[in-house]
Amino acid sequence: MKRVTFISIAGSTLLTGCSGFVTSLNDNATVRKALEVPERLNTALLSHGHPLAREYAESAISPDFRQNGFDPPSSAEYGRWSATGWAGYRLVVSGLVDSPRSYDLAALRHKFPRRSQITRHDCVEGWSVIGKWTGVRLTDVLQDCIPKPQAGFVVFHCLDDDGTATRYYESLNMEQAAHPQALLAYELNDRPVPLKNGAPLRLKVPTQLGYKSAKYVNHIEVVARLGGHNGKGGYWEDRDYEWFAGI
Ligand SMILES: Nc1nc2c(c(=O)[nH]1)N[C@H]1C(S)=C(S)[C@@H](COP(=O)(O)O)O[C@H]1N2
Ligand SMILES: [Mo]
Repeated sequence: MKRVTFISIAGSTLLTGCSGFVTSLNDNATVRKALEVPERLNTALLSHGHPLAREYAESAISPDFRQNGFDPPSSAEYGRWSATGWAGYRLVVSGLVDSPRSYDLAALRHKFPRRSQITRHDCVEGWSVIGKWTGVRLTDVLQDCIPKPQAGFVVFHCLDDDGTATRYYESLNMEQAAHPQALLAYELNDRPVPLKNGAPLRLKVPTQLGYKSAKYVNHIEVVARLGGHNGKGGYWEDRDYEWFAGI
């Protein structure tokens, strides 16, 4: 029960992370320190167990899975892929792995067990939708590439950008990446993932806020520590969102 209490404390801190109220609280160093304590505890508690996000019945699926974030990638290449059943698309896994690999969608579909889960997507902005995601477990793909002992984080590079050529990216630590509900999804509600929701492949991590679930993923990089960009492990983290976004 203690665990649930801590999770909800940190969750509410995060959920209000965008409001002016918390922004002003965050300006206060003492308050900020106080908020950081449950956040750290929460990370430790969650990463050493595998608490599962709730799964729902088909009847709970939202009629439309709302879109959020940047527009779908605008490159000619992406346009060609989407028009040709993603023939040219590859998911590349590189970095601290013994076997760097790349997969087309057929390989992902046939090489790994197919998993479905009906979960709720919670955006930091305060809305939620329930959808059925089908794909492969992230951990199955990673194990296929054999992460090296020094592997610390998994970085997800995306094809879309914010309009200034800065691409979306996200990251998880190895424990989070091994979570049984961390999926690389190629279907939403029994159809190929729509363009607006991250086609052809997106991460879906129902145990964390929506911004962790990177859309349009084409490259997974295994690294020892987070660096690059502003070094905070994600597009929004570089702009002051929390790296750990557990709910
Ligand atoms: N590549 C990419 N992934 C992204 C985003 C984005 O803009 N680009 N937005 C994030 C945010 S804030 C949310 S709430 C969800 C939205 O997913 P949806 O469009 O399928 O609802 O995607 C997340 N992943
Ligand atoms: Mo979001």
